[in-house]
Amino acid sequence: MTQLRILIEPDPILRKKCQPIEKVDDALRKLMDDMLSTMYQAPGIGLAASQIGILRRLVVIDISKDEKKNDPFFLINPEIIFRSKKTSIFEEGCLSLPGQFAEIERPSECHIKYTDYNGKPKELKADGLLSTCIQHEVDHLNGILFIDYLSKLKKTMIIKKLKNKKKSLERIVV
Ligand code: K1U
Ligand code: ZN
Repeated sequence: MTQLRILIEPDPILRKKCQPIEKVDDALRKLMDDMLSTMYQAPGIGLAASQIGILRRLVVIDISKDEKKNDPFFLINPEIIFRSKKTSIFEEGCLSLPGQFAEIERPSECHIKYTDYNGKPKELKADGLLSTCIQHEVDHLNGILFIDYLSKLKKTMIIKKLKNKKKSLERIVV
């Protein structure tokens, strides 16, 4: 399994819209396996292809608990077809915003259609953390990060912190 490098905000690639996937083949399945293992290692509960610099509509998610963490969803071209009026607030993190967390309000329930690991069309009704995670990952595919839902001041402070973190890491590497 290849471990992939996760892009950190600010990075212009994270702000680009991902394009649909046309063919599900072994090369795509290898990419999905690598994304899943990168996500487990991070560790995280979701990863979108744009976060590893690939501008395709592809997401992996596993919200199962640590001991038996092997219940992944592979979502190819996920499309949200229903959002509930009722909303929920979850504390969100993001592997592209390391160390940053915020309470974000989103529709409690969402329904999606997508293509699975084997190229079969599927539908899924999600609530709770799975629903939040799906919406967070679909946002990534559209170049949206959770900080975009915060006040301008909070968002600017987070981006400034991450820029400084990146600068000090660059100084260590060189
Ligand atoms: O998309 C990402 O950057 C992954 C992100 C997904 C997410 C988390 C919380 C709410 C919505 C979406 C993460 O996985 S951040 C890390 C995280 O949540 C976590 C890490 C270790 C154990 C459990 C959770
Ligand atoms: Zn994220």
